[in-house]
Amino acid sequence: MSAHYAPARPSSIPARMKGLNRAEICDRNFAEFVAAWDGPVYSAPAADAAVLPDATLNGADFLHLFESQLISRHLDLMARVLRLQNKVFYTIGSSGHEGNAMVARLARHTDPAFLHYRSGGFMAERFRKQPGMDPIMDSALSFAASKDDPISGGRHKVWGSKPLWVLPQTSTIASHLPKALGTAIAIEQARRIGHALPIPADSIAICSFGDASSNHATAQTAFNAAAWTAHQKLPAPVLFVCEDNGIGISVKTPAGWVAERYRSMHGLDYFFADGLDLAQGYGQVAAAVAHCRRTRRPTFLHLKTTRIMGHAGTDFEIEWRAIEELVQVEASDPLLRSAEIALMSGLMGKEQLLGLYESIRAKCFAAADEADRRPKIETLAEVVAPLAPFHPDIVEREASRSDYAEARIAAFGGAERLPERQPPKHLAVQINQALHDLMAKYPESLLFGEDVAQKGGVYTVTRGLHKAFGRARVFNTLLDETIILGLAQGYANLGMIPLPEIQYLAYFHNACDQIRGEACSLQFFSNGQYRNPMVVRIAGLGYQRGFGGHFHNDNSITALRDIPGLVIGCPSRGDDAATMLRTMMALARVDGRVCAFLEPIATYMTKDLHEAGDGAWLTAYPPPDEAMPLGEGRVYGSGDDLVIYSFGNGVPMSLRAARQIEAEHGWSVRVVDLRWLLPLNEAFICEQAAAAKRILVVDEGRRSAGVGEGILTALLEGGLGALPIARVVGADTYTPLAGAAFLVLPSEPDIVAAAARLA
Ligand SMILES: Cc1ncc(C[n+]2csc(CCOP(=O)(O)OP(=O)(O)O)c2C)c(N)n1
Ligand SMILES: [Mg+2]
Repeated sequence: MSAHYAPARPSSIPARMKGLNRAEICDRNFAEFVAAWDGPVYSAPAADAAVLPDATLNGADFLHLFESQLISRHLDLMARVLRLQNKVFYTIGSSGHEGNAMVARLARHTDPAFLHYRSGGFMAERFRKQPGMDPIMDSALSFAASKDDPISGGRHKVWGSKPLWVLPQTSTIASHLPKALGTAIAIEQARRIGHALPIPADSIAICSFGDASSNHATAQTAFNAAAWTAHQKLPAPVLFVCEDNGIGISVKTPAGWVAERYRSMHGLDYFFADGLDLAQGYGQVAAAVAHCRRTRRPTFLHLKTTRIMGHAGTDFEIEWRAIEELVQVEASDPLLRSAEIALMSGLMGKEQLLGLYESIRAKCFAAADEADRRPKIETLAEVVAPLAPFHPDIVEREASRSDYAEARIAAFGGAERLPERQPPKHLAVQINQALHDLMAKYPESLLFGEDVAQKGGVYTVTRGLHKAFGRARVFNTLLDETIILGLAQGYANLGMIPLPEIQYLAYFHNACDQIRGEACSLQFFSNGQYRNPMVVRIAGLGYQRGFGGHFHNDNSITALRDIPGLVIGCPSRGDDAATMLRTMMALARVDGRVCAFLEPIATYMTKDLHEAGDGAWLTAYPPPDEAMPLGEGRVYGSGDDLVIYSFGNGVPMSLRAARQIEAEHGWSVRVVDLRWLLPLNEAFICEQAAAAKRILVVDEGRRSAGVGEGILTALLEGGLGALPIARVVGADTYTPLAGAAFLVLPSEPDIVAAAARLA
């Protein structure tokens, strides 16, 4: 690091340096540093010669990088000023981190990037990779939350670009590491499944994050899974870039922690680079990028940075940090070192340098003013437009497309073994057949999870798929739901259709953010430009006999129910499962949707409905040209004396109870299986109750925040609130082991009793 801008000693800090506005001080520091500089000057190097005698960086590369650094810095400074005028709505900046521009320069614009919010230098530099793009204006539009923001359409200030392969990320710390790893693995797996990638085959995935973020469970799980993959000699070309500024908001990272923690982690190759000094750092970054690309191994680049101007515009560091320390940090500003390189190398004179500095400032302010004049989002319809795209006709056509006869004959092992030619079967078998069918139909689909391959899942639902489609398409993952869903996003990012399995609903919750915060938000924050379609199969719900306890009988789908854009379906019988799965795959393919397919475990093997041996819950396999429109329920009977709404395990229970109710009261009862739980088809719910005399909701979930509440609300808002209505619903409790489980769940006698109360 330069000795020319030595930190002021505490006693010599002039009063003006103690100002509250550190952005202003950092800005002034730059001009003063340049003005005061009087070091040796070499003769300006040729463009392709080293910028300084011992550097690997040449003059041309330096000038580009320096300009990217300045763009990043002036966007920060502009944001601090214009935030106060309400022209900009985001002030977390990249100041002190501008050296990350080196990573962008040394990678390609087709290497998918998942960026830290301080990777502004990276972003500015990546803009150079495609002609005609404008880093300043594009960023200014995002800062201003303008509808014209090319990446998010004014929904958030994010780093992102469709042509530059920068996928916008949320602010949830470390949540992007699993999908970055997933994308890296997907790059390699594409070849093995014959999928044509939209990017070169030797691409790498790049993921930046902070030093404090590296401690997060979601980061740790990504490092672990990357190492686990590499340990098996499987490729995972992910470049983890830890932008280490030594602090997270106000909590310091213990000195040496990042280096000591990752320097010798098995399965992760560690590189250090000085991100404060382009001349030093460039060769170090180059080594890491080249290593990752060549070896296809997970690579950890420890990039030394600093954080100047506080965590955000609202962080007045001077109020909680010693001034001496602040001044010291500000003295390590990487732009001072870049200015020094520019001057010392002879590439720039002082005036030229300050002229460049001011001209970029002017451009940033001009762009921000222009962005401020551009339109904002003004209606709710505009806000939600990219959230849940749905083209019903195209989806229906795709779901019932059956032009893959040969592939399915091969998958089922001969025309005579096609499932529609077999006798009726129970739910587990029909899901299994539907999965065979869909994997034959979509060669770009992959099925993975815990125990799904050779064993065929804990309930044999995936049996035979591994054999039929091979280990590149059907495989066991490590035991980690966060990674399962991160992998899914990675495959989806590159055009494949993942079918991840979550073994039990109770174990979805620890990875919920990967769907709630990440997968379902991608279309929203990219204004529909990026999508990560998937069909997540989740086995769950209660009523299992002999295999009890809460964790295998979790009956709460509330955590899924309010996720914007998510589709949830829950079949109660085999034929519905097949046609529903086809529609979900079509929703994924056509509209990029994230779908959750909730499998009621207790009904997997159910064969009979009313009497032992009646086989009434076995169903014929629907031929491949049949599909179930999104939102369409199934109605049993047409009675209006009592209309029962249910789903999942509740459907066969309600059908049995209905018989008894009809006998007891002489009523004609209708049972409505909603099948689709999100979005709830409110119009359909009301339609079914149009002539109803009484209504009963049978919801096997919990009383609070469950589907039942949604049904009641739909009825109430549909003007049907005056009808006698009752609800039979699970208790707000965890499910106990053994027979006591049935005390907390709705039962057939409960349904019959509720009907009697309505009589
Ligand atoms: C999961 C989560 N927890 C907490 C936060 C709030 N938060 C935002 S930034 C931050 C500190 C991050 O520090 P570091 O990773 O070192 O990045 P830096 O800001 O220093 O670049 C915290 C705690 C968050 N965004 N996400
Ligand atoms: Mg930090």
